[in-house]
Amino acid sequence: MRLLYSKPSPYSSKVRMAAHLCDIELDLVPTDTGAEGDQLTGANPIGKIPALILDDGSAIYDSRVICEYLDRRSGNLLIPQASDAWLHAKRIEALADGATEAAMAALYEKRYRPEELWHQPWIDKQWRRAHRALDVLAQEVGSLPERPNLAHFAVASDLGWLGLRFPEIVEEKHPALVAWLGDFFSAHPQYEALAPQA
Ligand SMILES: N[C@@H](CCC(=O)N[C@@H](CS)C(=O)NCC(=O)O)C(=O)O
Repeated sequence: MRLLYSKPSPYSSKVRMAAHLCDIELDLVPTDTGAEGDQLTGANPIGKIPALILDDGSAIYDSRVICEYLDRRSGNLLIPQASDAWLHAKRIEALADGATEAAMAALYEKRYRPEELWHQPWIDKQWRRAHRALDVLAQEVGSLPERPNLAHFAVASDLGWLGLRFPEIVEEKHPALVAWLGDFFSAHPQYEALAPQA
């Protein structure tokens, strides 16, 4: 199976960590979303990464669906199945991905729009959203089980990306999460190499 991805992409990182846990090998295809190339848009009409191209040529997206797929293929190695644990893991994934989505929207505002059109109240709203989610995550990560699952990978990949793009903000506002990430990679170094990279 081929994964259209990029090294900095947090959602791609989550999928790579998940595949590692599930012992599923992926052929990595570096993909520039800005180019809107045929391979990407043919696989994912939305034109975003990650997208997973299966051996029969069909493709699945987005990262949450890909993780569900990897979980099923592995016999549920990734996502806890008991109702409470399932809900906990999925809620944490939604929080972590949501925080990243908001910060990414703030980043894209400045990356893709001309400076005279930047709308600071909208950027501020995205950051309020991201900080609220990260504050809740800081309370939640302490209750994650020892054995890594989808929730750990969502937090690690999303925090990894936030730390890459906004190191000062994350260190100043969310030190407990930065500490959690350090502990997680110390305990499970195999996942550090799969974290978002510049
Ligand atoms: N909900 C999607 C989000 C995917 C996403 O936003 N990917 C980013 C890279 S991490 C992307 O492709 N951005 C390019 C764009 O928005 O044009 C998922 O979980 O896969």
